[in-house]
Amino acid sequence: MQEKKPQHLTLNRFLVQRQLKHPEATGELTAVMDQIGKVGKIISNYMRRAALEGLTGLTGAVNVQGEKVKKLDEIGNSVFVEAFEYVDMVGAIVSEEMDRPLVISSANRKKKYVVLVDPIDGSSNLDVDCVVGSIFSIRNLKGSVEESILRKGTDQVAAGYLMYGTSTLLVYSAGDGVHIFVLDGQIGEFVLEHENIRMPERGKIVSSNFGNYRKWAQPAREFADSLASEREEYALRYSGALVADLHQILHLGGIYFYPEDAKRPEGKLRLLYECAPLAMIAEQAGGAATTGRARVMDIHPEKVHQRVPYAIGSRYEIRRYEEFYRK
Ligand code: AHM
Ligand code: MG
Repeated sequence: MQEKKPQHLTLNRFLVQRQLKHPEATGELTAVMDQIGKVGKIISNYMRRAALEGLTGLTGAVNVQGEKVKKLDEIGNSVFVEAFEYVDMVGAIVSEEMDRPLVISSANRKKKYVVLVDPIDGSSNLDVDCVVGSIFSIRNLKGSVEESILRKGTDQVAAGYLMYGTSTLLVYSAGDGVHIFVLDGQIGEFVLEHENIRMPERGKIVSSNFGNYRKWAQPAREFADSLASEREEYALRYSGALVADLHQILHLGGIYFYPEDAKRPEGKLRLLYECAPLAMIAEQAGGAATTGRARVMDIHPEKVHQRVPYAIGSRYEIRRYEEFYRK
């Protein structure tokens, strides 16, 4: 049973309430999460104005991933950087849009966290006014920045996403369930919509780029074929933004997958700031995430922009996906 939402419980109040339950908590994570909320408000505002103010289209640059950078990718990145540059406890920012981690050395206080982000997830949706998101992961700063980053997903302190759709949502987990907040534009605050949301054990949604079917690795093709022959009917939903597809699966259950293919043997999605944070969300809501061969949260990253084959969703569908990889 899902817990009922109290009226107008703002993100900050919710975080402080949670913090009070943990006497050892210092409030530092609350401050970082508060900044994530601020980022969500600012990016959401840009999204709403983008078509009117000529913010769509490319910058002309190509990022470290070899992808053409859009104006809003660059804006999204600067919003995250500005938000954390002056937060005392954040020692570095890792972003899809930056070649290397940005080390923040200005403030005097001891740095406690590293923040990893995909500032705009679903960039190809930007120019057509469709849904996009932002993904974030918060990790402890232990040793050097590189040592802190190249750790398993199970080491994440908190993770989540923002979604800029019909409403702006903030979804996060700090290891004690998954909570959804919706931006109330009238008061300028994220307000609790769902506390401890649970993903159905088995679902109805299949989400993948079937245009790549012929190129996919064989287990992924066989899995897709098996769904078509299922007695149960699955509905195909694919938006071009992982955050939006996962959000739907969080409510309705099912599976999103972006497997390795002939063109991309290592997969497309990035482990540290796309796959691992969303895997934490899925697991905390009762779902799972896999490469087909391994639990995503257990992968020890070798490099910052590492890619992995990826499937995320309800336990039943993930188990079935893995079965095809075991064959
Ligand atoms: P991005 O962060 O550069 O936008 O890439 C990630 C996105 C996912 O959100 C989405 O599911 C996938 O890439 C779409 O890729 P494709 O157009 O190849 O289907
Ligand atoms: Mg992106």
